[in-house]
Amino acid sequence: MNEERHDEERRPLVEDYLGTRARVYGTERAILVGVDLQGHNARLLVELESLADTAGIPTLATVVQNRFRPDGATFIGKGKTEEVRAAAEELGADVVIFNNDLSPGQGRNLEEALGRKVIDRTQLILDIFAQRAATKEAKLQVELAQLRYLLPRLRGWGEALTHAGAGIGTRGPGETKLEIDRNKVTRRIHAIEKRLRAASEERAVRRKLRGKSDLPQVALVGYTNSGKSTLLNQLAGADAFVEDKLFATLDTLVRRGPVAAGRDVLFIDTVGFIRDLPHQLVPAFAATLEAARYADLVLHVVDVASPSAAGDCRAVEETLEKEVFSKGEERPPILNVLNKIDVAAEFATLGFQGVAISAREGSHLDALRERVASLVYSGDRELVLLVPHVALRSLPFLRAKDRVEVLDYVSDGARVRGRFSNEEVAAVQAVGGEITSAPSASEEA
Ligand SMILES: Nc1nc2c(ncn2[C@@H]2O[C@H](COP(=O)(O)OP(=O)(O)OP(=O)(O)O)[C@@H](O)[C@H]2O)c(=O)[nH]1
Ligand SMILES: [Mg+2]
Repeated sequence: MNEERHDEERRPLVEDYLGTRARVYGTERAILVGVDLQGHNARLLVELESLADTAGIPTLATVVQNRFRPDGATFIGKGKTEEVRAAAEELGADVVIFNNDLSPGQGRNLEEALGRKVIDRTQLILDIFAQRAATKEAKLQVELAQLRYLLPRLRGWGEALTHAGAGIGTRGPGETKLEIDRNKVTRRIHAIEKRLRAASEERAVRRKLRGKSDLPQVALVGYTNSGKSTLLNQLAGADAFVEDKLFATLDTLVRRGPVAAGRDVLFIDTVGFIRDLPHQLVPAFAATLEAARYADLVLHVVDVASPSAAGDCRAVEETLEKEVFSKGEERPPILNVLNKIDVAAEFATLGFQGVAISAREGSHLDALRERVASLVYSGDRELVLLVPHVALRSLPFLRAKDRVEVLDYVSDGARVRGRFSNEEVAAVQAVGGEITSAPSASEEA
């Protein structure tokens, strides 16, 4: 109990331990460093620069190094470190951001050698998430991710930077202190995990209560900035937050929208994925991953105007495979939505299967709705039913003007035409109605 109250009041532990490293600030300016371990990748730092920009940090310069094996002590080696230090000095950079994951030791050594704050890509993403998380659950998920990042780094953070402040951990802790610190962080991790489990169980209960009778759920997933929220707004008349930055959405959002006459679904906006998703961050995606796992249909939104579309697409597929679907478990169908065709070169969609649209301009959305309807309402058949008056009164779907066309009235009922599911036909038959005709194959063609 005491622990709970403690929980509510305290500043995030992460900031106590990481000091100024826990956050990047809008006033800081950065040099980006990337080691190209595979060879020439001209776009190596493009995404890191957008991430920095999203965090409010302008990039002063980028440094790319080709080397096949990272240096154990400083990742980039002595000579390169000196080069980065000189550049940072000259340009007045406050922070050096590495595209590669640094070990705790490398981070420390680099801070010492460069004389300024050093963070890696994971920390940058964590910080963006921390800045943007709005709901209680998102905040807890981000803090959990941060603590998991922090745990192996407790020893000796801040030894290098004396001006980091007087927080705990600014001097190398002795063995006992380290133990205490570890316990503290571990306890907090367990407390958060417990609360998030409760939230997830609650969602499971709600899902169960809704059961099969409710609307089909369609999850919009995709790379960050691919246009998921824009599409949700179009399909469901929602007002989800849209921004030309990474990770604009940090909470799932559910909105109802029509996909065929009288046929609605629930569209779920989710948090965008990113390549090499730091594994510590996976908890921050829990609600998103659940949305995809339990959806009746997954719409994978791809920004085909992006030069890295193919790789982004693969990163999303891999994340779904690794984090969402377990082997042998039934999985929802996935439909690719090729977005931003208004600005994509004509050939851009050629390598992809899916429905090409522009969410921003609202073009080809009818084709998309039709595909969605055919996937989630696949049981529907076009039929003419003879329904008694009592059925017209007791079954609301028969009165839905946009779904059902009354052909004529007969002695004790009406003949109606529409698309009906097997359950609906059964309901009509249960009160004495019948199928009078189904279009023959030739009529349908
Ligand atoms: N040209 C063009 N831009 C689009 C289209 N759809 C979305 N955008 C733009 O792409 C940017 C990102 O859109 P969002 O809807 O926020 O993307 P998201 O996938 O929700 O992004 P995150 O929530 O950050 O993962 C915004 O600037 C949108 O205006 C489109 O069809 N064409
Ligand atoms: Mg979004």
